[in-house]
Amino acid sequence: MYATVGDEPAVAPLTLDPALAGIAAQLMGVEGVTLWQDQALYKEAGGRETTPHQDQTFWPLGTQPLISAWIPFQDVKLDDGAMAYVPGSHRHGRLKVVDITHTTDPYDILNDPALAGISRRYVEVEAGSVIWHGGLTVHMAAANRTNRTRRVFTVVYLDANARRTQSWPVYPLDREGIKKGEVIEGLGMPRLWPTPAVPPEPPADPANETGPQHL
Ligand SMILES: O=C(O)CCC(=O)C(=O)O
Repeated sequence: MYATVGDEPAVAPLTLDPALAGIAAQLMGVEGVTLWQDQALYKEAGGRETTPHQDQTFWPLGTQPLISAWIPFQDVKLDDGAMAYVPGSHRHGRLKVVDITHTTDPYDILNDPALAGISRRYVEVEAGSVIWHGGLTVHMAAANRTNRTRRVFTVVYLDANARRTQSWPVYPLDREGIKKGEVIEGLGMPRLWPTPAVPPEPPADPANETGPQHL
């Protein structure tokens, strides 16, 4: 769903980029791709570590194919807030949800028995790179120990056949009347691959929330 492009149309070419959507389709091994969300991940100087988590457990999507492109607008070294991934963690399905907002005490997913003996790997990247992680890959980002904001943009793609698996409130799905069991597609969640004949337009009331983060 559009989280950013609705507020800032200048990001539309990146969020709707057909090449990225095509790569997402190939990586997921699916025929069609729907936009799930875009987001600016600007981590301010001194910003804390992003707690290790799986994205997919935040959303009513079960284990259907979902993938994120993480696109740095600057070189990102460890001290800027680099991403780290737990190799092979996606093979363990949905683990316990992590409250990355720290409203409650977050579950320490790195100590989940399924991940015993696997270490995270940090990935330092150059400006303009695109790094990808699946919705079930356990990942985190380091703290920003520099004195400048770390500037990153992310686009999350979903298999075009994906259906809503839970009925707990998610504003963009509810706004478009997508009920549990129904295919996810709508104004805020347009098809991006195969490339549509007419480029999608963001809805008038963009969703800045993607739904509960720790049900
Ligand atoms: O960039 C960050 O700090 C965290 C990013 C993240 O968790 C994600 O893209 O899913």
